[in-house]
Order: sequence, then structure tokens, then C-alpha cells
Amino acid sequence: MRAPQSVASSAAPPACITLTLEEVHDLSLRVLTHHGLSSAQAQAIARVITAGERDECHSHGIYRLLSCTRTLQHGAVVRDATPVVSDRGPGVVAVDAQFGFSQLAFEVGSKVLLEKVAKTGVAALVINNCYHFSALWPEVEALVEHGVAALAMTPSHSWVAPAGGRRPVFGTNPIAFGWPRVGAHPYVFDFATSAVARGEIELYRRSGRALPAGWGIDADGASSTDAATVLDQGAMLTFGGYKGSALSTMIELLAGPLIGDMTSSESRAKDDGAGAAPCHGELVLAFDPRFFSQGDFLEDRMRAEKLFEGITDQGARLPSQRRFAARERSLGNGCVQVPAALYYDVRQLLL
Ligand code: NDP
Ligand code: PYC
Repeated sequence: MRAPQSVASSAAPPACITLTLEEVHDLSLRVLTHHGLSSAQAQAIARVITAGERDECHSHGIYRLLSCTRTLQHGAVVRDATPVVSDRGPGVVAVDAQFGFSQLAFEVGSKVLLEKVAKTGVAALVINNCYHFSALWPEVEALVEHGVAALAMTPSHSWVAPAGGRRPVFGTNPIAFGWPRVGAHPYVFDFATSAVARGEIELYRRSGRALPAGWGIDADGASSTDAATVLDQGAMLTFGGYKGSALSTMIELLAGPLIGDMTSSESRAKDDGAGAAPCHGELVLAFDPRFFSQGDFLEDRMRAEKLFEGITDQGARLPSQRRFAARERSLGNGCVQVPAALYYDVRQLLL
């Protein structure tokens, strides 16, 4: 740990602490194993949490150690779960996470997914029975590195009201897409189909800030900018009104009933107020461009580059551009800044 940053006065506590990426990884690993998680499960999670801090995705960095620990204390997590892979046909591989966390199941299943997609052109990875709390971009990025396009989606707990309603039905249901680029970072987007991830609203509550309008409602369905009201009494809202609502429904269906796993409402009912991470399934699709092109798939990829140019040459930014810039900064500095209060809360988890 380096010297604290942003010290307002010599008497004031530091606003931020500087940690090397190794320290983030080590802290994550120690917290998770301290709470009984097997080394394999903990390593897979620590990698994703470190990547979150590295890319300045704060709602899915070390902040998640608080909810992971709560999940280990109150959920029915199998701490030493070993994912079980089953072949469901030429284009489908399923991994039963055995009620461990999703990350290890993804690591195991993605290898088989890549073998399958190289033979079939399109293939699916189904993950069942996993505790899930992470961002999806690390997963699509890991696949895109192998030259495929990828799509991932998962439900969560029902915290989000449908457009026109006021009762939570959907999870925050993230969807991520990745496309391999020529000589550039991949094109990757990854967002909740709620106006914003729940983790982001939780960070607003921690810092006592008012929410932007449009993120949530109170129990009567009126717009609310109070984080606690939205989180505890009312509901979150989908992005883009009925369009986000429909996308969220699609995710519930494809990563729920289609794969024989829980919807967000079922996941929340199973949790029964324990406050553990959602427990359900995930669907990941991969597309090998060589099977789809009319002939010259390299030329097709250059045409995709023109599309990206058309976005960026007018000053618009690509999704993940901020993240890749943050990554370069973090790797260049060899360290990241984390809020001191959060750091000390996480350290408490080791007691
Ligand atoms: P945002 O609303 O911030 O959207 C994130 C995506 O939009 C990123 O790809 C981001 O790129 C891109 N983006 C943001 N601003 C712009 C812009 N001005 N122009 C172009 N692209 C932009 O995030 P969310 O709150 O919706 O989600 C945050 C994370 O939470 C996601 O990683 C998601 O997977 C995770 N999550 C996980 C859940 C789970 O159940 N496991 C549930 C819900 C969310 P960039 O990163 O470069 O800013
Ligand atoms: O931030 O919405 C969220 C979330 C749900 C599960 C994991 N992250």
C-alpha cells in the first residue's frame, strides 16, 4: 500500500488509498478464503475483482467483497464447488456451477465453448446454479481475444419495475457484447437493462448523494432520488422505458426458463431476505465470423472498422473506451485508488 492520496488536511482521514493491482488481488483472495471459499473459487473471483478496479469499474471492484462475504455468510453457497461440464450437443455446452460462484464455471466452460464454436460457427455456454455478482465484460473480452464475437446475459434479483408498472419483476439483467477489432481494443459494451446497476445506487447511498432522476421510484410509483427509498421500498427503473423493459424480459427468458434456471423473481424469493447475491443461470453465445461471411471475412472485418470510424470521427466515444483508458492508466501506474472508507470496510472482513 502506498501513501494515502487526496488528504484534505494533515488531520483529516485520507479520501483515497493507493493499492497496487497485486495488493487488490491479494486482499480479495485473503477475504474470500478467510470466509471459507476454496482456493479455485476465490482465485477466479479475485481475478475479476482486480480487473474491475484496474478498469475503474467501481461498482464491481473490491466493493463486491462486501456482498460476496454477505453471500458466504447468508447464502447457501457451496464453498468448494467444482463445476461439472456436460455436453448438450454439437453447439451447446452446459456447466453446473453446483451452487458455487459463476466465475470458475465460466472459466471452465469457456474453454469448451471455444472448441465448439471453432467447429460449429455458433455455440452456446449455459451456466446453471451459480451465485452471480460480476460484470460481464471480462467474459466477453476473454472470448473475443480468440477472434469470435460474443454475447452474454444473466438475470439477477427482482429489483426493477417494468415500464408502466411499480412492482419489481426484473433483475438488473446485464447484457454484454464483444466484437474483435483489427489492431485495436475490442468493441465491448456491458450494461444493466435497469437505468443503472444496483451496485451504482448502493455507492450513491454509501456516499449520501441524491440519485439522478429516472433511476428509481418509491413504493407509490412516484419518481425518487433517494437511494435508500429506491433500494429498500420502491423499485429501480429500466433504461429506455418500454424498450429496456422488453430487453430485460428477453434476458429473463433466455437466461432463465430457456436454460431451465431461475428468473429474477424466483432468485429473490429463494433468497428470502437474506441479502445474498442472486443465484440463477447465465447464457453466453459465441459466433465465429469465418462461418458467417459470404467469403472474405477479413474484408468484412475492415468494413466493421469503417462503422467504428463513423462513430469516433465525429467525437462520439465507443463503449469501453473509458475502461480501456483506465486500464492503460492503472497498468502504467501499477496501482489504483480506492476510497479509504471502502478499503477499511473491506479490511474489517478479515477480522
Ligand atoms: P453504465 O450505465 O455505466 O453502462 C456501461 C456501458 O456503457 C459500458 O460498456 C460503458 O463503457 C458504456 N458507456 C457509458 N457511457 C458511455 C458513453 N457516453 N458513450 C458510449 N458508451 C458509454 O453501466 P451499468 O450501471 O448499466 O452497468 C455496470 C456494470 O454492472 C456492468 O459491467 C454490468 O455487467 C454490471 N452488472 C452486473 C449484474 C449482475 O447481475 N451480474 C447486474 C447489473 C449490472 P465504459 O465502461 O468505457 O464507460
Ligand atoms: O449491480 O445490479 C447490480 C448487480 C446485481 C448483481 C450483481 N450486480
